[in-house]
Amino acid sequence: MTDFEYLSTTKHEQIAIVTIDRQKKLNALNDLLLKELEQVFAVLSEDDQLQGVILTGQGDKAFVAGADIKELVDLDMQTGRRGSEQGQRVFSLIEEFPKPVLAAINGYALGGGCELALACHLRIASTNAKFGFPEVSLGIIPGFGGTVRLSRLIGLGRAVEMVLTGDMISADRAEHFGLVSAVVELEDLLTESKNFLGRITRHSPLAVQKAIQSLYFAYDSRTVEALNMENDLFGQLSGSGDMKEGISAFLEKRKPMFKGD
Ligand code: DAK
Repeated sequence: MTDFEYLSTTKHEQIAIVTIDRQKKLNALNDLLLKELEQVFAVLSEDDQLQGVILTGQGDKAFVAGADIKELVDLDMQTGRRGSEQGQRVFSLIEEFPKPVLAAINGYALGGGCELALACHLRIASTNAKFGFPEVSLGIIPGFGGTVRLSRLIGLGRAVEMVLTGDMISADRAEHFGLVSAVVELEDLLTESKNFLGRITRHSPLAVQKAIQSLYFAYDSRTVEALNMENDLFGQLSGSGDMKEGISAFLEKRKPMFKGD
């Protein structure tokens, strides 16, 4: 795996654990870190054996405490717009990743950090996690897809409340909002995240991939187009090795052994 300044990657069985490691600055996203995130997902996409990704932050304080505020000082209209496009491109790459990506949120997930978590398919938080969009306090708005993804996940009313007040919410409130799937003790976060992903990776990798594709396509499309895409994806899975295996295993009363073919 490529060497990164601010990321470390380990593999546990077929799950990659990507850790954002800029602890002294509460893992704030600077330009290089954003580029490294783009690179790491490009590298991981080449790994056919990979079944999922856990994205987390180093330390017990922050997942990501936002974009690096120091780097925002000189933004003007052009660089601001370009920066927004760049961040959105990286986060869309994560959202479009064909294997499930789970954010294990180990502390502050603020601004760009919360947007990063939103771009992941799944989110689990530790009890000390805090979520918020402080952008308006800095005279900006979320620019890495936050105003788009937040309301889809938690509804417009709650999204408006979070983005306009800039207030932080607790992990429990985030769970109540549907922003995270579960809240666990910090020391259990990685184990619980692996267990959570394990509930997905025991299934057909091909079906999981198509399910992600169908769910996200549907969210962005008119019903008729979404239903048509579901037809296509269902058709692509029909007769696949994984489908044959899943059905045979059920009929033979045994566990399936999926190969992702
Ligand atoms: N950026 C840079 N440094 C940060 C940082 C950040 N976001 N968050 C924390 N740090 C640094 C602190 O400056 C401090 O550095 P030193 O002073 O030690 O050198 C170190 O991390 C430890 O932080 P604190 O000493 O402040 O720690 P506390 O426990 O006292 O407080 C805190 C924790 C999370 C409440 C506090 O650090 C804080 O309020 N941090 C800032 C949170 C924030 O406002 N984040 C930015 C949200 S806005 C863009 C698109 C999107 C965005 C930007 C641009 N473009 C289109 C270009 C997104 C913007 C955002 O994310």
